[in-house]
Amino acid sequence: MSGKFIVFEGVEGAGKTTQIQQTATWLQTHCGKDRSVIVTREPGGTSLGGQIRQLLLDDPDSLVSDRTELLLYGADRAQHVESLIRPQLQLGNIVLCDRFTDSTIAYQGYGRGFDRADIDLVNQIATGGLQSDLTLWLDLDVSIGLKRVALRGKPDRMEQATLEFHQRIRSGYQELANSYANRIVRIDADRPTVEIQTEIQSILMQMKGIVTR
Ligand code: Z5A
Repeated sequence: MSGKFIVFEGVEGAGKTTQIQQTATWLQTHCGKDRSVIVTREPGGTSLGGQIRQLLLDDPDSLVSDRTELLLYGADRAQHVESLIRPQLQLGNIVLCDRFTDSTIAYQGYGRGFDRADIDLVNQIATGGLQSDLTLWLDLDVSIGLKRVALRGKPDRMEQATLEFHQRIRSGYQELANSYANRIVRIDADRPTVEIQTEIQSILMQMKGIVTR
């Protein structure tokens, strides 16, 4: 597979969407004319995934059980990898993805308490072993992130979870970053947007096969 797969991770309101858009705009003029930059997200990166996203996040009566939730994130990912991510990488394109397998480890593992072996199995089935070339972890104090997203209005089902739940997720990301230091890079997200974007661009410039000069 000749493309590059770059994932953005972090707690709610860490600035993933903001940074992914700015990164895509910058990369489009720096990655060479024969390649495209694809921006996508989980859950909901495909049309079937959009329906799964609604089941997962627009659930006012909390009907989705924890096991169902884990499998729905896995189903969304399976469809996403097979119908979008892998074909785009095979074309040599750069795929920027808002959340991927580490979100399941952080949220369903550290957050909900599922065994790591079960999560790894779901991720393996969903991805067929595909991993990111680089994961940019935007690290932010959860209360700052939740304050940012509260300004958007009504919280979704995951945002309504307790502060402690979100803190476990942040610790999960920290442990993942410690364990996979060659793949996951921590970025301090409690800074102005432009500073964060400058750091991301500098990391990507040092990465092989991303930026053409
Ligand atoms: N989930 C899961 O449990 N398991 C899984 O396997 C997967 C996902 C894949 C998806 O929600 C939910 O699914 C998520 C995890 C769970 N849980 N929740 N809730 P989503 O896609 O709707 O939301 P999100 O991924 O959490 O993103 P977000 O809340 O939209 O945040 P963000 O994309 O990181 O941030 P943003 O939209 O760029 O910025 C948020 C606000 O902050 C906005 O007003 C910005 O203008 C502002 N902002 C951004 N950067 C800054 C800086 N640097 N300073 C100040 N203000 C800023």
